[in-house]
Amino acid sequence: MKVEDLDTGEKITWCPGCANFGILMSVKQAITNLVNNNKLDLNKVVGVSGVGCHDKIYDYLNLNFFHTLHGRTLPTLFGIKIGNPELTVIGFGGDGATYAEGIAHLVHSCRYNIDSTFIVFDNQVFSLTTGQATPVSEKGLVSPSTPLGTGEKPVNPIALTLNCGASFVARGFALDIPHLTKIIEAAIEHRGFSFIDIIEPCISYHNTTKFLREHVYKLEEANHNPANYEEAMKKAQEWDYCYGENAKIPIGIFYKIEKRTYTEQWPQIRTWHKFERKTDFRKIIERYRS
Ligand SMILES: Cc1ncc(C[n+]2csc(CCOP(=O)(O)OP(=O)(O)O)c2C)c(N)n1
Ligand code: SF4
Repeated sequence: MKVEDLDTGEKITWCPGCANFGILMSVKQAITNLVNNNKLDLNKVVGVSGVGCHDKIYDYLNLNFFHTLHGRTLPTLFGIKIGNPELTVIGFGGDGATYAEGIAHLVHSCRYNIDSTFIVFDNQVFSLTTGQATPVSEKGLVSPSTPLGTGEKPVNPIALTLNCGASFVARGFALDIPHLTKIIEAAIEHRGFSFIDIIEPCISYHNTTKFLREHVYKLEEANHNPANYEEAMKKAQEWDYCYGENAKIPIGIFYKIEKRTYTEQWPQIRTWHKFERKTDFRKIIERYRS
């Protein structure tokens, strides 16, 4: 299989130079590598995305895809996975969708350890609606919704998901495609809930390109042990999602452990998709009519 086999031929409408192109390429490369190494059956992969600039990925990736509501990628993904646990489900969300509208879903997906991968396009603003502040915007960000600057400390998605029990927690950088590809491959291979917060600039409304490039460093080059929860939490707190000149931004896999998944916990879920279910909707409608 070639990377181009995942193209749909649709015209890409992201701004020229948008960092989402880096994420799209990394996802395509990771899936291609896994398929070519017989680790993934493309016919059993389902993508899910919500609403935002990022969500257009469903138009650009030649996969089975479900396009859902803003902030509701995770409950949709969860429904697909428990409906048929044999599927590999990959969800995509924006930072606004995930850490504002959809934050409760993120908390519980980590707790349940639903075997799936969830990829967040984290540009620290609501881009599609022209750059309003999200819960991960840096303190003081002046935006159309915060003309006097945000007053709150940003949510730290890495610390949050670690705290909520995610079994795979990583941060990627959209402009480092080879490194991000490796993270996405490991996330899809992982059995359990794999969470990746991908930091990226939005070149139109939050252009942090220079800062991010200068401040990221790789966890694997710092001898980080991803099996150690305390170490992962310490690394998570190294960056507060703000733009201080001494910021150090670790990227890579913070935490990865094996633990029972939601599907494994409930035996009936493992088999119910195999039962033949025939529903005659006309009969149901007639019942309610009478
Ligand atoms: C429940 C709900 N709230 C708000 C909106 C309006 N809305 C649509 S896209 C969007 C911004 C999306 O931002 P983000 O999730 O960060 O994704 P990005 O555009 O940055 O990729 C908003 C606020 C909506 N469609 N549904
Ligand atoms: S507004 Fe930002 S996130 Fe949206 S397409 Fe343009 S650069 Fe990309």
